[in-house]
Amino acid sequence: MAFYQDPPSLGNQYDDDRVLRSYLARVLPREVAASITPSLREMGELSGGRLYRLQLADRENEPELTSWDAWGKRVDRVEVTQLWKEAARIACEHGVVATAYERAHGAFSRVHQFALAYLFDASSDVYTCPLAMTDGAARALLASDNRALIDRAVPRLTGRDPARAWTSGQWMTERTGGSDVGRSETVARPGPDGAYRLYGTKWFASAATSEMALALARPEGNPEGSRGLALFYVELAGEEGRREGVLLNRLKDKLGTRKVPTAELTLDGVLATPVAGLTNGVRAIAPMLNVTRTWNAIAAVAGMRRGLALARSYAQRRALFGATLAEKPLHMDTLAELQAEFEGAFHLTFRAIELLGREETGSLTESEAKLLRLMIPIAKLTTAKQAVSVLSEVLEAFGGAGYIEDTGLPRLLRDAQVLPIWEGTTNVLALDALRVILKDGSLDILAAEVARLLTGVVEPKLAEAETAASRAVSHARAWIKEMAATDRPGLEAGARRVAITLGRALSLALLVRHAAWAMDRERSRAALAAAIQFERNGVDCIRDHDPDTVEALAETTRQKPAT
Ligand code: MFK
Repeated sequence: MAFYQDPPSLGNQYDDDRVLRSYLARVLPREVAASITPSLREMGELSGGRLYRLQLADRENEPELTSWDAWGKRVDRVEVTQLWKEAARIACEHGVVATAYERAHGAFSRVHQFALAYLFDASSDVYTCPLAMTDGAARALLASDNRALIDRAVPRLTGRDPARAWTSGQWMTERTGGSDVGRSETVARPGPDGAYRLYGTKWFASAATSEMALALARPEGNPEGSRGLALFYVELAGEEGRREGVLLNRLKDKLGTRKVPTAELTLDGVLATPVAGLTNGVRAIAPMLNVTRTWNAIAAVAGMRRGLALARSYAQRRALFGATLAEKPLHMDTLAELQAEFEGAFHLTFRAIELLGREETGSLTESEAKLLRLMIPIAKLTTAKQAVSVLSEVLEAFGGAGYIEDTGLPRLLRDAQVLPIWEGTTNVLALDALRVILKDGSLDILAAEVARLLTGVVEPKLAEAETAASRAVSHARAWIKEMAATDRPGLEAGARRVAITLGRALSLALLVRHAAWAMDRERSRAALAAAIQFERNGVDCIRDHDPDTVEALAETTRQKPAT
């Protein structure tokens, strides 16, 4: 008999997820948990079942742009994939955005919503990209207090009726780049009727099928830089689907997120409404950035969880050298390292989500607000990097099969690789975190949060993890203080290592706190093992700055190519 390998399989992604279920049992009041469990179980069933099968079947399809109709009329129609059509309906009906705005459970509704998003994401072919922007746009509009726009758009962005629902785009990035958005070239010109029209190019307009977008543009005559930009609302839901004044030049040919119809747009006089005055557009869009960065973190966590679920299933079915992979110490050691990274990322992200929910319901203290401001960039950059390295290892855990497209596995890594890039690269967010730390003392608050999490943990097996978490934070504080006083370029050069150290220290403290609870209440040692393993994976990444070495290598970087 010839040998054929059983493929990996998935069960109900809620029931199978110890980490999610244990976390929810800790943070949610009993009645909230009882009320939301059916919705999570249903989403877990879809995600491990019908949606996952559709995803595999739909693997080769990609969105298609039709620019012209048969008679030469410009139509710019984007046909999305079958899975995306199904995902749009499911996301809407299951309230993957709406749950956060209905607030059936107050601040916990954010936890409920992001738990749904987490379960949905890995089988959605990154449909969570338009959902993230939709959520972010709703949040930015609500923060703007622009009643007319709120009344017009928010019910559609946050509703559950697929026939009426809108998604939103986020139009910031231009050919000048996605980081320094103050260099944006798009101009907003008022017409004789006072209405604004936008002229320029948007270079990475994700999810080109959205019915509206929030766009940055410079009102004519405004000064250069980001303060001269304003935030505009652009409505695209015309009768024929195409909006006058927007040309969809082409879809991007990307490494991953191949199902997301990311477009290059020319704005040629599209009507636009100022959201919050005619300056300070970055400030006005910031609430959106904080929400989309949180989605980025949840997508990183969901990607790792999916990769590990498949790798575990495979390890139980794949036999070699006389035993299954699940019985091989080295393979299990490798997966244990990855599992700990996933669990650390999970708790870091959901802690930020708890605070987001409390912010939106007005129950956040001033110092918690500062903690949240710092945590979002840190969680985004830490989890994104973890996702890339974990999913690279996950592919390796399948041997050659991990490299073969029709297993559906390579997509996991390709879709992870965008996570450290979009919504602010690792370095841009590390600098953002550093700016916040130097401005408002939020590092002291983060240190207090770590100390609070570790207080009262008496399990001796967690002692090393506790020490590592608090030592890493102390090291970061001392290092920043010294470098801020003596070596500003060195401080900037070390910003990424500091941000990742803080992300890992906070993750570890959260793991320790959860492990202590899980041992006490669930008699489970799994969370304890995750905390111990995470500490072994390493927490403190800060190195002393060595300007001579850095400068010597920089010389090589600056070297002109030989002619
Ligand atoms: C599954 C998940 C999927 C997600 C899909 C999304 C796909 C979307 C594709 C894209 O569009 S990717 C585009 C990604 N680009 C970015 O995320 C921008 C990255 N760059 C930054 O974040 C820069 O730090 C920033 C543009 C904000 C810097 O610009 P500036 O001009 O130097 O702004 P500045 O002076 O730092 O901030 C201006 C104001 O905004 C300040 O407030 P004030 O005016 O009151 O002083 C800041 O405090 C405020 N601000 C900036 N960032 C903030 C913020 N406030 C709150 N939260 C923040 N994060």
